[in-house]
Order: sequence, then C-alpha cells, then structure tokens
Amino acid sequence: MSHDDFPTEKPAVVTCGLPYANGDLHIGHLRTYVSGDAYARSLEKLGQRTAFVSGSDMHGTPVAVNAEEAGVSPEEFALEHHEKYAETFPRFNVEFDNYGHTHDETNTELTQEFVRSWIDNDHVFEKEIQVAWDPEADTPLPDRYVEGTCPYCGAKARGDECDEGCQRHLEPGEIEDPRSTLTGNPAEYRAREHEFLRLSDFQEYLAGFIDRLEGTSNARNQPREWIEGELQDLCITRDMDWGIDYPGEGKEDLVLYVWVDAPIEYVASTKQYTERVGEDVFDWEEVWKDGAPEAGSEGDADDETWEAADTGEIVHVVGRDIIQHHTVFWPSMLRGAGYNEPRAVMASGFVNLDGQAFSTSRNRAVWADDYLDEGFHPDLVRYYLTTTGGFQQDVDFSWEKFQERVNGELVGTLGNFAYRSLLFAARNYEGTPEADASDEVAERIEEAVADFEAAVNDYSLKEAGEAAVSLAGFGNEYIQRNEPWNLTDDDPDRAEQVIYDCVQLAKAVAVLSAPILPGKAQRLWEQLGEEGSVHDAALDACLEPPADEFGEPDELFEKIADERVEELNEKLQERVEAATEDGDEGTAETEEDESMSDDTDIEPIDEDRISFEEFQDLDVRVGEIEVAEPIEGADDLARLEVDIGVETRQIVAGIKQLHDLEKLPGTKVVVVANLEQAELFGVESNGMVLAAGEDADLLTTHGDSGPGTKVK
Ligand code: B3M
Ligand code: ZN
Repeated sequence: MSHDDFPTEKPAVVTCGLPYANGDLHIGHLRTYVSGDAYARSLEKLGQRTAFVSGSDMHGTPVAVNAEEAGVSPEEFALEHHEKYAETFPRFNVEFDNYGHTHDETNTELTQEFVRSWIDNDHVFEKEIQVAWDPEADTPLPDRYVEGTCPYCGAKARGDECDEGCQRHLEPGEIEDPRSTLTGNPAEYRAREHEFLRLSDFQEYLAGFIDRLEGTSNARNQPREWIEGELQDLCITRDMDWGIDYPGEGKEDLVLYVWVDAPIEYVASTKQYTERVGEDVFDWEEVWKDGAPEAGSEGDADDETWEAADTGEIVHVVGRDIIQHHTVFWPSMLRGAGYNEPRAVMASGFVNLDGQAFSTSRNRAVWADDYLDEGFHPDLVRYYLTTTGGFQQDVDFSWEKFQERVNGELVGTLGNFAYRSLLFAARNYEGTPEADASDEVAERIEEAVADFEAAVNDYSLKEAGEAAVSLAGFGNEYIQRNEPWNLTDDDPDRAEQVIYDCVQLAKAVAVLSAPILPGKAQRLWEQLGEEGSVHDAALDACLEPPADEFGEPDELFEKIADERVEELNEKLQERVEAATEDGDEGTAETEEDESMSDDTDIEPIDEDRISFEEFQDLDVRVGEIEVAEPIEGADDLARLEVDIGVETRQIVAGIKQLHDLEKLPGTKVVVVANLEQAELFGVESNGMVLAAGEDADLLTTHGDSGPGTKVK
C-alpha cells in the first residue's frame, strides 16, 4: 500500500519527540522542534488540515536522577522545566497546537487504557528477570541508575540505551559490567517479576509496516535488521515510585517504563487539542483511530488487515537516536491497542558545535536563551537548522557558518530581492503597477510551487527552503537583466510589467518561505500591503494579484559583521573555559556522539593534481549487485556480491543503514576492482563500491554498459 501524496482529505498530526523535562534547551535540541514546526506549517500550506503536538516527558530515570541531584521532588522538578519549555518554544516561532506533558490526567488515563487493551488482547505476560541492584543502598537500579558496557557494540552505555554507541535500546539485565550511578559500586542482580509486551506478536505486522513507512531513509532502513531478527520482548514495568502506575492486578508497586507513556502523549496531546477546539475543528480519533484494524487481529498470520492496515496521516519528527522506539516499539504499541500506524518518521541528525558534540556538562553549547539574548531573530536559526545539510545528516553549528548563511542567502538573496523590488515599486508606483504577471515569471513561480510540494512529499525541509530562496535568486537575476531603472522613462509600460513581476515574485517568496521563516515572511507580507496572516495563505496565493498599494519597505534582514562573530566566539570560549575551571570536567558526552560529527559544507577540491598515468592505475569497472545482506553486529556494513563481468566479487560496503538492502540486487554500481583486499568484521572485502556523500548515494551508469566495462 503506498500513500497518496499530501494534501489528502484526512486530517494530519505532526509530532516532535518529547523533550525530557530535565534541563535547559540548546540549539541542538531545537533542531527537531523547529523542523517539526516548519513541516507542520508546510503541510498546512499544501492545504492539509494539520495539528502539531508534543509535550514534556516527565517520567523515568532521566527526570528522577536529575531531580534527586537538585534535591527536589521529580514532579516539582519536571513541572518547572515543562513550564520553561512551553515558554521557550514560541519564542522560536515553534507553535504547537497543543503542548501537554506525560504526567497530566489525559495521558495517565490514556496510557492505562492502552496497557489494559494489550492485557485484554493477550499481548502482555509476566516473567521473573534479574534486575540490577545496589547492594549498599539496597535499592533497585533501573535504567539511568546503572551504567556499563553495551553488549552489542562494546560502547559505554546506560541501563536502557547505548547512547554513545549503536543507539540501541537495552532491556533490563542486558548491560554488561553494570555499576550503580548512586554509589559507584558494581551492581548485583536480584530476581523480580516484571510485565512484558510480547513484541514477537507483531513481527509480521512490522515487516509490512516498515515497507509502508515513509520519511527519511535512515528511519525506513535501520529497523529492517531488528525486525528481521528475533524481536526481543519489551519490559514495560519498572521498580520505581515515579511514573504512571501499572494498571494490571496485584502489581501496585510497579510503574510503567517511561517509553510506554511517552509516545502515548502524542495521542493524548492531540486529544487535548480536540477537547479545546471541538471535534468539528479537529477530531483526534479521525487521525489515531478511524479505519484502524481491530486490536487482537494481529495474532493471525492470514489476516488481511495487516496489508490493509489503514494509516493515520501521522508524521513523527525525532532525533536519529530514537528510531527504534518509533519504528518498532511504537507501531506495535499502537497496533496492539487498535490504533492507526504512523505514516512517516523523519529522523534528524545531531547538531555539533564547531565539529564537536554539544556538551551540557561542559557548558559547551549555544543555549536557546543566550541566542535570543544576543538579539538574533529566531527565524535565522530556524533557517540554519532546517536547511543546512540533509535532514538526516549531522549539522555543524559555528557562528562563522551561521553568519555565512545569514549574510549570503537571507540578506544577500531573499532580503535584497524583497527590499529592492518593493522599494522601487513603492517609490515609482506607490505599490503594485498595473499589469499582469509575464509568462516567464508565472511559469517560474509555478515551478517553485511544484518544487515546494515535491519537497514536502519528500520530507525534505532543505528543498522546501530552497524553493523559496532560489525563487528570490531568480528575482534578483530578473531585475538585473531587465534593468527597470533604465525603462521608467523610455519604456514605461515595460517598466510596469517588470516591477509587477517583481512584486508577484516577492509575494510568492513570502508564501513559500513562511513555514521556515514564519516571522520574517509575515513581515514581508505586511510590507506587500497584504491583509491577514501569510500563514493562512495557501500556495495558490503565490499567483494571486498582489495588493495595489504599499509604502516603502524596511530591510528584512541585517548583515552580521565579522567583529560580531569574533565577539560571539570569544564569549563561547570564555564560558567553556570557566565551566572547565570550575571543576566541572564533564564526563563523556551525554546527548551527542562526537564521532558522528560531520561537516556538511562542500569540501574544497584537493590542490594536489595527479597525472593521467596515476589515474590509469585505478581499475574501475561497472558491476551489478547480485546479493546484498547485512553483516550481523556491524552497524553500517553490508556484504555484497557484485558481478564485475570476469567474476563475482564479495565486497563489504558501509551502506547498511542508508539503503534497503533487499532492493539492491540488480542495481548497477561502479567498482574499484584493483583495491587491495581487506577484512571487515571478519568478512573479506575484495574491491570498493563507489558512493557519494553522507547518504552513500551509489554511483551507477545511465547507458547499457554491462558488468566488467572499464570506466575511463
Ligand atoms: N523523551 C527524549 C529522547 O530520547 C525522549 C523522547 C520521547 S518521544 C516519545 O530523545
Ligand atoms: Zn551499542
């Protein structure tokens, strides 16, 4: 089943991963929130009825541990942070239709209802397991109360997540060499009864789900390996006081695992929105429930409801470290309770600072508050975070790069075009001259609108942003080419035509840039003399006649001076040093993985030229993939068998998470055939398959050159 393009008749929900209510927000955190907001606004631009929801994640050890350190109750601690987040998001123009929290009544009730439904449908079982225990404090050590080594990749890990390595979820008891974070003691194990969601009930369902899932390729491909292997059941209870009580009989001492009630908040938050605006405006059940196959039917492998599983128009925007939760656990949880499955998961890369991970503990971060205190408009960082690099790539934040994007595209292209066009129009015609849009300009606007629509359906905010900025770029070129300032006297009709075109282009730029630059686009809309909100204008408005009258504009964007960047860098440096001197060395990174740092700018061409003879030393051939399989235990690697004409080669390639391996056989590729042999993860590799960039975009041929053909 493939999905109809947006806009569809059905209402949609866009969600952002819930921030744990346990700390301050920095620019790195903002990436998914700004992107979720821009995506929801983009869908609305297309005419899709959309609710944008999220909430604070209040439960679990991430909150309990920090609250304990602060010496306050988890509830008080979490509520304080929740309120701060609810205030901060709108300051970045992130405007949720509802922003709740997991501890509120709606979520508590709904979560218990979900769990009861799993119990009723026989998806829950009880098992005695060994849980980590601190012998000195004589207390159980759930999740973040224990640290040790990831059994899958060997990285340092927390009790329930390999946060610095392979990002996998870890079940209680799985972590190796466990140590208590309370006392530093090696943890012991004690037997305890816990409740489990039987994920294996959903194995077949998930295989179909993952084929239907849209979104970024990391979210669609990474889970395949987990789904194809034997699914481990999910322990849904914890020995803790803080959380939502397990609703089953005789288990009053257990609370639900934080990852049970957290995603259910997506539903609860939508429900709260409906309760506020009324069902006739937005009906949460239409999205989450209508058309869903009944719970309990997933046990029967012949049941056609798997294939037919209806989806809500649900789009989850999350960080790439929680793909497994959203593509394996969450769809099973929904399916087991008779809810609709998500349509798409957009999983973003992390944000690094000058090539290194943000570090809260080292104060090595650009804090959300500090950014605003510097007087920068929120739309600037929105633009930076949504359009620098592809969504799944890591993005490097530096003040220099920020300056470059702002001064280049926003000041130089978009702002410059809008200002010069409107100024000329206002001074010469007091607004829009009498004319119609020329064919050339109307077609160019139509093209930009089509690019925007395609970008939204492709889940690419970068391309959506480019549709607006490149239209402004065209505008600059158009005005330059037609020189209206030379026409006003000699050919006034022609001058009117050119300026009319420019005003029309500026109007289209306002509409198309509104999702990413909500404040600035509104300002431009007002400068154009348009009424109401640019956010209520649909894509059709791009070609509707502009307002007749408007006054002289002011500049939309301001250049960031070099001295300013120096100053900002100095401040950041001083803060990092002060924090380090304070003895807050910070241990390992908590949120982001340094090794994933990635510079998204195009690398300069190597100055060192090679001779033609040196190039000829390479034996590069066309090949055809015959077999593509994951390599067990290696996160990125796949084993390929590639036909290169003379023989079939086994080649190991780092493409596992970036491609659907099942679809690769039959694909033509380009192979370096005389590369020396190597062994990767115990598998011999005999050549190299060429691929471009972070997404490992495989190089191919476009004619009919067959396997073995030499590339020269
Ligand atoms: N609270 C934060 C994280 O792991 C976690 C997200 C929940 S989304 C349902 O990124
Ligand atoms: Zn790991």
